[in-house]
Amino acid sequence: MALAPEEFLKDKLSPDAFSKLIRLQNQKLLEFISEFIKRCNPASVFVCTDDTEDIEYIRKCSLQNGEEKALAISGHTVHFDNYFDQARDKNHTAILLPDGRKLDEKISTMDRATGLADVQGIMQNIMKGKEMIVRFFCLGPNASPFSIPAVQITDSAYVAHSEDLLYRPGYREFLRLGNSARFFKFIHSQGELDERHTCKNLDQRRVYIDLEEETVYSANTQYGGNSIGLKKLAMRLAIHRASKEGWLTEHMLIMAIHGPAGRSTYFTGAFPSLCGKTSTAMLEGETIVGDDIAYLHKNDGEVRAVNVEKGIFGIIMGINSKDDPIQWNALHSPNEVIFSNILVTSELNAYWVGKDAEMPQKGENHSGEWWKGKQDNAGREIPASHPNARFTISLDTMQNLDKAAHDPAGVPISGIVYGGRDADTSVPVEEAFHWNHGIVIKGAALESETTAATLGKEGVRQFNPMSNLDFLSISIGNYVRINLDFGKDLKKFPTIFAVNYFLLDENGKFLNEKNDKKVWYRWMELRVNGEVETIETPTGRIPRYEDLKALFRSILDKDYTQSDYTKQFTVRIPENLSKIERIVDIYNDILDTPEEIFKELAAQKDRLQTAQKKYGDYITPQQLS
Ligand code: SPV
Ligand code: MN
Repeated sequence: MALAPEEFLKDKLSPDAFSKLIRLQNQKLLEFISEFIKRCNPASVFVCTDDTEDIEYIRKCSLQNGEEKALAISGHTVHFDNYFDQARDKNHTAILLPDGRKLDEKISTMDRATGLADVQGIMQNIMKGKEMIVRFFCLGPNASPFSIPAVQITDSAYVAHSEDLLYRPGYREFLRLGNSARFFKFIHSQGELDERHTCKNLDQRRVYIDLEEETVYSANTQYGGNSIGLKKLAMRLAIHRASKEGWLTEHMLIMAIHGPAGRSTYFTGAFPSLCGKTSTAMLEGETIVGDDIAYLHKNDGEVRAVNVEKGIFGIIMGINSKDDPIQWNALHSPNEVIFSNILVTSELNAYWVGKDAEMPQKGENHSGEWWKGKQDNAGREIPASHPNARFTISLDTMQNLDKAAHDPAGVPISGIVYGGRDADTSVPVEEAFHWNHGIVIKGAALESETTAATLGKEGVRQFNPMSNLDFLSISIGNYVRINLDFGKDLKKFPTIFAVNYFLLDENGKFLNEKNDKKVWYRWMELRVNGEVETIETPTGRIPRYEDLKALFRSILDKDYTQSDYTKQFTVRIPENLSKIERIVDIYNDILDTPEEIFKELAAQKDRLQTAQKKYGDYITPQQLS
């Protein structure tokens, strides 16, 4: 007869590891851990509590086993993922659903029994000869009604180390909750490694999300977006759980914009990966709550949000001393930083594309030994750093951390911003007419060009509702319906906005500079507080020239010309109408599209066509004011 989990663990673990687990008094947890010890067959098991010496042990392991290397600045390390493991692998990520159930064709699903057999087979003995690490975290602030406890099993010290910087500790959370903890479970193995300590068996790379057991399996990958359970893997579980409980899990930053007279106004912002989310959350002069994932609850008719994380796994490309002073300083100070897939020089300094420093001629990067001009097998030049190269830091040491960042009650949200990578359609900043207009036209109709954050072709315009498509574990129709319903019994509506940092002129030149977004956010802050008027266009409400001119002067000390304003804020009717056609086609193919979506799209089309008859294809703000 098989041993009970407790007996099995007592036999298998060191007395220290065993007592750490038993103290938590959680039967389900013991079952989960023993199941995967049996399956993965590690040589030893390390149970990590919230104590400093345990965390220090993980740090040490990631250096000793070669997953990370120390750099010149104290606390800085570098990790490399395999050359072909540099981003989220959508093709091998699937939501497991029982009995042949499917979601929309844009969401990758797989029969649950088939998926489990596949990944459990792959994980058989996968940790042979290795140490298994068991870690506990809390998704959201500690002791908060928002938060979800989680357990991570991994054989990668790099993953466990990254999570330490990114998530709040959870061992005490499990202790507090005992058997009542409703926790998420993550099981990861990097599998066999090559001589560079990167994954060898990429053909067996899998990320499978089992909603029924709230468990995610990740195998034969190291890239954070595939391996760090608490990040996008937990997000998929949380979207599913939230959909049953009437709250929202969103791909959103949370930040305070600081208005006149010391006023702080909190915003969330949803952007697809590599579209300026972290740099927005890190805007100089403002304070950050989070840069990637938010849980939103309704409390007394008001929207409140928490950052699920407490650190940043941010894109490093383009970070420079002038535009990004906060990140620049963090990346040059002796704090704990894990760089991934950057270029490391022989002096153990970090370099990345877009850094305002002299580019080294050689070094080590994601392709191994690198020199300027090195080409890949297809004859393409390999850049010094991968476009999806990242840095991992904790927010706790950062001066721009908002004072309410760890508040268990969350922060009150006054504005919600949606933005994508859009070359030709939307104006730089615009307010929605009302909740449903915002949710549908700014959120559910969002399109963005694909980027290096996922494997595959870049620059392809893609439908990406609420910037959350990659992480949906429920149908698109249901997801949008839940967002619409979220507005139903609100007493205080957050205002919904759309921004577009990527608008081009007729010569393909960006119409805005990177830091112009400072102005858009300060304008939104004034708007939410009723301090500026707008001009009504067929697609929403846009700023007046005078208000922007004053803000450009006071914030950026920049002369903002009428002609810049006109180019940026001209309503592009043909482009907007084509977008509506594309989006209507998509929602026509979705079985459970809420009626409100078609209603808002039809109303927007009608406004655009009426304006087109009156003014022609391109309408300047002056014509409408
Ligand atoms: C994103 O791609 O949206 C990220 C990084 O935030 S990842 O962990 O890959 O999802
Ligand atoms: Mn993200």
